Amino acid sequence: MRIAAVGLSVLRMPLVRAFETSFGRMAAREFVLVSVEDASGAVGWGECVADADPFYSAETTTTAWHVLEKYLVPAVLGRSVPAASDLPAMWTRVRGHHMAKAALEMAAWDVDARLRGQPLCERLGAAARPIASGVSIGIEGSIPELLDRIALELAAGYRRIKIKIKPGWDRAPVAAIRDRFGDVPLMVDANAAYTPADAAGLTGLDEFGLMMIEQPLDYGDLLRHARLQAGLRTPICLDESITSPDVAADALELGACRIINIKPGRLGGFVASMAVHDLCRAAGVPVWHGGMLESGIGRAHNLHLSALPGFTLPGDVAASRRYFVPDLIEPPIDVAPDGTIQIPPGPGLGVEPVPERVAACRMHAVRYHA
Ligand code: OSB
Ligand code: MG
Repeated sequence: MRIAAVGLSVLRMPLVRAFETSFGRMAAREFVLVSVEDASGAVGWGECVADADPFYSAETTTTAWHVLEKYLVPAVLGRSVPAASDLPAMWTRVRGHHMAKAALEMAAWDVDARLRGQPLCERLGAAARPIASGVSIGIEGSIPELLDRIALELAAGYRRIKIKIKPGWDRAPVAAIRDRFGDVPLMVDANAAYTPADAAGLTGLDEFGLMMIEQPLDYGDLLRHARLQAGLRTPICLDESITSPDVAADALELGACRIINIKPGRLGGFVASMAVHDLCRAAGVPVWHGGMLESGIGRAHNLHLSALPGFTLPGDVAASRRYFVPDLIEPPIDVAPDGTIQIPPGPGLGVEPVPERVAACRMHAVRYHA
């Protein structure tokens, strides 16, 4: 492909429901939408998962825009590349900024697959299959409200429930869920809200048979996660800590986790995500696909990547309507009554952004051409 033009826009979309985690409350998503145009006119899309605020990651919409505009787009514009997997080598001088890199690389993967007339998952080496989907439920105002929310999600078909926890909102909601919903597949995500001194409280969660505890400690705390895991029956899953294939390899060698959450934005794209997938698969460590409250563009990318065989646990890849009404894309992503989601068929992502919907939430836009 020859990268003839790249478009960048900032979109702001209100969420259907505000989402609260240990790091804050989000009522809308602000993100950079990237388009990559091949010389033939074929267009691919990518969604940057950096948010307006640096609360989950250091990157923000503004830093992503800056790095894309000043470094990443100039590195690829007008260049011919055999495959999307060649892009990361073109910006090795740029440190960090994984979410900005991932958005551009993933847009290139979409064009690459469209040019070959292949669904993106096949381009990644995986056959389409139904993707098991779970839901991530934010911190709610009260336990009864949380239980009502879970009842709705189970009725919608979702088969795995993840709740957000923080000190003071952990044991009681988990006990209440076990009480009301029995042994429903359940996991918790702390988004780094605990310290090693809280370890006793986390060990207390062992009696509830959770699938995993996601990211209990701080981002850089591999060693402390390993110590915590040694005293915990429940598997630890790392999300925020896993920023590269090397860090993933270190985490496994140290015993810092028994499960890994893959998010292409956090890892810097599909090339790095596939490397983490492959090393986990070789080590017999299950992976699952995380979510960042993406619009349908990022959601479709996540589904295609989830077709790889190492994704053996349900992902945070739920239906469009849980997040945005309407979603940016047609057709929307829907969940089946058995809690699975079909990968959109057709070339590339298999979904298209609807121009009027993009225009309605666009705050600014630029197009660069070679
Ligand atoms: O930690 O997995 C996380 C959303 C934003 C930032 C971080 C996380 C999340 C979620 C939501 O848990 C997952 C989703 O439904 O997209
Ligand atoms: Mg998480």
